[in-house]
Amino acid sequence: MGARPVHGVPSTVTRRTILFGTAAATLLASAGCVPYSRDAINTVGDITFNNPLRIPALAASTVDGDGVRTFDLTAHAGTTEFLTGKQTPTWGFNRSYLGETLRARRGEKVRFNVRNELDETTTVHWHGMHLPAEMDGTPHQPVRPGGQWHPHWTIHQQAATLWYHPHPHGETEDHVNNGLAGMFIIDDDESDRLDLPGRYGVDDVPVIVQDRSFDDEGEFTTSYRGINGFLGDNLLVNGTYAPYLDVQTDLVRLRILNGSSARIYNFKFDDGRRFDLIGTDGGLLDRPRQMKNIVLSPAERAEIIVRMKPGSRTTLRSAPQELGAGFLTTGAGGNDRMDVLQLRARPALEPGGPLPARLAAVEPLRPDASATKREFVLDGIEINGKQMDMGRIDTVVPASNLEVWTVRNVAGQPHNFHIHDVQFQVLEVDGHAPPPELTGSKDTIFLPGKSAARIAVPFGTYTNPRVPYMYHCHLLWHEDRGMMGQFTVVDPDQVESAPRTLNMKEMHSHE
Ligand SMILES: [Cu+2]
Repeated sequence: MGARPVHGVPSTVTRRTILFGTAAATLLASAGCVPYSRDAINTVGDITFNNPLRIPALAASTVDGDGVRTFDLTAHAGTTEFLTGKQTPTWGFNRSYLGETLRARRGEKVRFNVRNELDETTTVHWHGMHLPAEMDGTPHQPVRPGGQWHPHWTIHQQAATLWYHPHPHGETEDHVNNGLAGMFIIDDDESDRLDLPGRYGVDDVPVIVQDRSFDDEGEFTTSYRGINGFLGDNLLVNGTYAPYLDVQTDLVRLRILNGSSARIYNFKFDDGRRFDLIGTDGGLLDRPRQMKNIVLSPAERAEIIVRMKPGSRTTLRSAPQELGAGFLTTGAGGNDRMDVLQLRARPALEPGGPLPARLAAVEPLRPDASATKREFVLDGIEINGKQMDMGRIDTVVPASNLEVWTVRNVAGQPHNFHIHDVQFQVLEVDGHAPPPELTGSKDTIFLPGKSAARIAVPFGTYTNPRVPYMYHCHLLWHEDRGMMGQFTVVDPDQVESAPRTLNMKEMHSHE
């Protein structure tokens, strides 16, 4: 698909390199980071919002006689015009940048013809999906250049906003930053019955937020790396620079995905208005929650409902936030102030009803005292003192086990924690009941410096002692450098005998 011309220029941001004091420099050096910082970024007032928000097309699919819904998904390189008159080399799935939106229903069998037309090996991971490990698209399911992969599974989870992206070990940040990421929307009967805005691209709108930097030729540059990895000085929404959304209804549903590699957003509206949070990573909440802001770390999602008055405008913005002591906040972009997306209401709007008082019937997970407990300590770029080893199984989980995991970030800097295959529920954050945004299904949890969460993790029935899933920090630079571990799900009577190491030569010999 050809890139549409866009108008507008990126804000110029002055960069200043400052060397930190010895303690900070040592700490950062130990994490393999370059100890430098720059002035806070402030794009507020610089963005002219003169580009209509691009809406990724819904991917075509076919349903065969057995009810299998099949999608073609091709990763390829192209160019995209983000800035007027400049062609940026990009990657995408079925398009030049990002991916088409996949959509399927609970109970449906899905199948993908994944083709890799890139010059390097990639993978496609279905983030947030409950599925067999061999379909998960981890580094253990590489798709070579020119190669194909045909994963398939049955969707067994509630309506949700999931996403898909590559997961090649050590290269994920690069592949995602080049543009390989897309939304995967699941529908179900329960969500269909609710009176919620649901016209894709009209009043039910994907909002994939990514930070990027451009050089003078308009090419992406990732030269600035803070303690969390690459931080860009411009924002793109669905690959649109300086975007506005033409709002036609008085209720608009935004499916916000933090598709950035390291940036943690504190989303709010410029006029301080309240919005209703209706869903998180794994689907709809039990009821709408009124909020004035929501923090999303990389890979987290939020579905929100915004109420608009005819002819009005409001701007979604990312506001400053405390992300650690002094230089840790600066180095993680916590002082940055960035405009994201302007909502522009038409002079006359189609009226929407009141929001349903109840949303999804989310069964609370209540592990009893005998539940298996595990602890995961995040520090530096290690989990439990280890870095990723593709030949090592760190954790073996019995199938159908409801476990209690404590995830502890003992570092001063922020991390987050993503678990493949499951949607978990948060029991406690630092000893307290979870805030509204953590009351639903989650697959990724933000862990600010010196914080801990206790989560209830329901493992399913897909077993394979030789193909692991992953848990990891979803700040992609941390992940790429090894902040990741592997777990298998096995029959309960095979926990002791299941392998703790993998013969990588054997596993990947057929490729
Ligand atoms: Cu991290």
